[in-house]
Amino acid sequence: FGVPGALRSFSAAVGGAEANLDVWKERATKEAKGKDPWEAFASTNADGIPVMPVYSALDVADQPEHGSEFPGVYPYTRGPYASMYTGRPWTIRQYAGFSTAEESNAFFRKGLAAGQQGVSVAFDLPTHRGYDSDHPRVAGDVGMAGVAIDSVEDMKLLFDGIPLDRMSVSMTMNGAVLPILAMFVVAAEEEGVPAAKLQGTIQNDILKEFMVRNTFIYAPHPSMRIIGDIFAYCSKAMPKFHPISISGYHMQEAGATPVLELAFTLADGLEYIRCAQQAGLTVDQVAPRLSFFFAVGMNFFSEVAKLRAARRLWARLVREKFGPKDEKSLVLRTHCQTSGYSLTAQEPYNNIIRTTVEAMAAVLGGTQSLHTNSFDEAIALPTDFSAKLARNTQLILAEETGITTVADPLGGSFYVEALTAQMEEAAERVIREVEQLGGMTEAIISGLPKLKIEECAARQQAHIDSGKQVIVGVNKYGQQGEGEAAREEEFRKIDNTAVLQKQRERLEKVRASRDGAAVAAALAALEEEAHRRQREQNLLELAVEAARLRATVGEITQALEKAWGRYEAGGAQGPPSPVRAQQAQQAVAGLPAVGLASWEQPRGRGARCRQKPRAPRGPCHASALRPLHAPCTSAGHQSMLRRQLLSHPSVAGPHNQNNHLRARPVCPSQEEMAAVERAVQRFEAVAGRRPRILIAKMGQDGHDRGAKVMATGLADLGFDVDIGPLFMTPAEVARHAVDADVHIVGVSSQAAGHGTLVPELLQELRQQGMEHVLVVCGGIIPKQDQPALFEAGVAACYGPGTRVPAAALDMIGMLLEEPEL
Ligand code: SCD
Repeated sequence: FGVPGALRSFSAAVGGAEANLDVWKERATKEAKGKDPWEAFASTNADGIPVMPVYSALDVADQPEHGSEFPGVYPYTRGPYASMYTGRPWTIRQYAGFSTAEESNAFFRKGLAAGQQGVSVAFDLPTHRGYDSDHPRVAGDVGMAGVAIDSVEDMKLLFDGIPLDRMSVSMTMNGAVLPILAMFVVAAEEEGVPAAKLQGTIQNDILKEFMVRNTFIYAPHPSMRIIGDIFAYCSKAMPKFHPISISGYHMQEAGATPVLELAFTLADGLEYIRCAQQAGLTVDQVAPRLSFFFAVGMNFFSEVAKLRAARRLWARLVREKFGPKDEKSLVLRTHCQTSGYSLTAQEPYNNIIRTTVEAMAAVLGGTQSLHTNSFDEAIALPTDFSAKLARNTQLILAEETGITTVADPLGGSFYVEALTAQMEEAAERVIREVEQLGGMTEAIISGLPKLKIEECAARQQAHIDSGKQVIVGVNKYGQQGEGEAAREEEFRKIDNTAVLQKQRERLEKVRASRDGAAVAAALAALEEEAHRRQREQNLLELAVEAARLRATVGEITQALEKAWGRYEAGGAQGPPSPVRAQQAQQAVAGLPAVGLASWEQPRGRGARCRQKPRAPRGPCHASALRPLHAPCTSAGHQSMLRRQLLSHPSVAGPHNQNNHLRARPVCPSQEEMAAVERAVQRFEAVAGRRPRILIAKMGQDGHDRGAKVMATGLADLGFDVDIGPLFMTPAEVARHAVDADVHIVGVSSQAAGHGTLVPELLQELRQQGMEHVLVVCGGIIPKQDQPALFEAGVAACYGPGTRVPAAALDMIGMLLEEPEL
């Protein structure tokens, strides 16, 4: 390609394909027993893009320019580097962190010795939200879902023995990005590594936190100010460091389809370039150091095409909108992570296969860096063994398969090229919508991106419920009892009390040995700058100074909080369906639809050889107003609860521990729905009102998709549902339960804080005379944690895989036995 002779051959290929198409159609019609083969064999992917049963030169005939593309050459569809993995394979970068800095450091060093090539730090939730470990709000979360970092002293221990001048380090930090980046700079400096030598990436992507991940601290505008200052500081002092990792990953985890993830991520990227310009930088000072982060799920070809489309679209958009002089400004480089959402707690060994397929998609899509999930992550934190298998998945792909020997080996595949172009076009349409709203900050403030993602999540759930989207071992081919062996395996258990104790001691030591007056002055300087309307000083520079003096994460955060306040998650929680669905529908009514509805008819490329695409399928095309649990949607609510970021409180008391639920049919039948309806009516007759449940998220765990899905499901089944705000303490939940006079509190826990928080909640309820309230837990509750919860008074504890109707029946059953009713 790329030379006249090759183009002539291409035209000849198109001509030849036209001739053969008729023959193909005739034979395929016979195989379809006389039906139109497009009708019989075509399908629709998760993005609503029609997928034809066969692709040929005809499908790329209107894009001959793409036949001339090469890796490392504009528009970079085929990869950011000319030689790609033939020159250097992707970086194996496993995301990890738990407990104390010492324990995480040991884990990193073990991984690096065994073939991992880069470090990637997971911080615990108190650190994410800018609290010191000894803050009363966060006791249950310290060290649980990441490593606890309070001061430079912790940071030094975290990287002890890791050569920061040679090893690239990624830190997933967004809310408390100022203190954490400052402490990283100071820890390196005190180990003799100047900031200029530091290489790596800080996530620093606050926009997606407002959309989906919820570890924000300040409101959107001051949060963007911080990001501008970090860009400015890094461009001057840390030229080898990536000051941001613009992340779509969490959007896909929350429900976004690949196109929506792609569109919102690139729209965020455009907003960050504008943010850098406001901080006084040129596009060429910031764009070459931007980096990206995408999820790679089970939709193999969509994921490959997404990464290719991302590079091409980004290069074109940056060129058109910002006119950079440095070609490096156009190049999108990305990290990828296999999908946590795709992992199942049922038959967890299946997850090894899923992760391998997803890793292959990431690599064939041309990622620069990759994290592969461990098979047990839908159940608990990875063990040394599961982490080793996850790492080895990448080593085997890189060293045994020959995948690295050719750059972009899928380039030129008719299907992949056609899909790349379709996804690029679809994503660009969404980006235009966001730009028309004034860019991503304004769009987020309006709440629209979040609603779009929730809408997609609901559609996907309906696909899973109806069995159209198959999850092996969950809504198809499930074998009772299989996979139990893996469940019995040893899971990593964090001793939260011991971590807390250690952090408290270290904090006391730090506070006792520093110059208190100097710390106070450094914190006052931060606060003063935050109060200013116009930038005078760089906030990261001021945070570095404070960190040097041993100000803590909590203190630096609080200094800014005094000026800006702590942002309440306005709109993060809302009334459940159908009210919320209706709001979503109304809110998006003014916009062209994205997601499935946009692609109900074939358009553009390839249409000439597709007379009759298959009609859009399944309940996902129904209005968002349709209750998720209408009897017609049937099967598989257990699937909605099946993985890390999606789980919820539901049924089954200590008397049955899920077993009797499994005996029920997987697909909620009409009879089961009718049984729930009768049970609600019976309850109403006895209690004088419907069963009322408070769905609660406690601690700093912001993963709220499961809670919302559960709230929606129960509301559709006739429950009165209250859904509490994020980040509640046990006392606040108890108060809410009293005020709303609920019958049940359902605690949704994904971040391992339940061991401390749930017993505290039970204690609070008892103190308020509400011991009759049924407390149930859902989410990632490892089996070995359950006896202690039951001991404390929890009525039911459900892992992923519980169906909402079954849960509803069970809860009502338990309630009707209560003497208070
Ligand atoms: C690469 N190089 C080549 C080459 N390939 N040189 C010649 N020929 C080739 N073929 C060079 C590059 O130019 C670069 O050098 C160096 O090798 C490293 O390559 P890279 O492409 O920059 O790779 P890497 O250093 O690994 O950086 C990759 C990203 C970076 C740019 C994507 O930002 C990154 O590592 N991101 C990781 C983010 C992450 O781990 N996030 C975890 C999130 P020079 O530098 O000299 O040019 C986890 C998370 O959020 C989980 C979910 C949750 O918590 O909610």
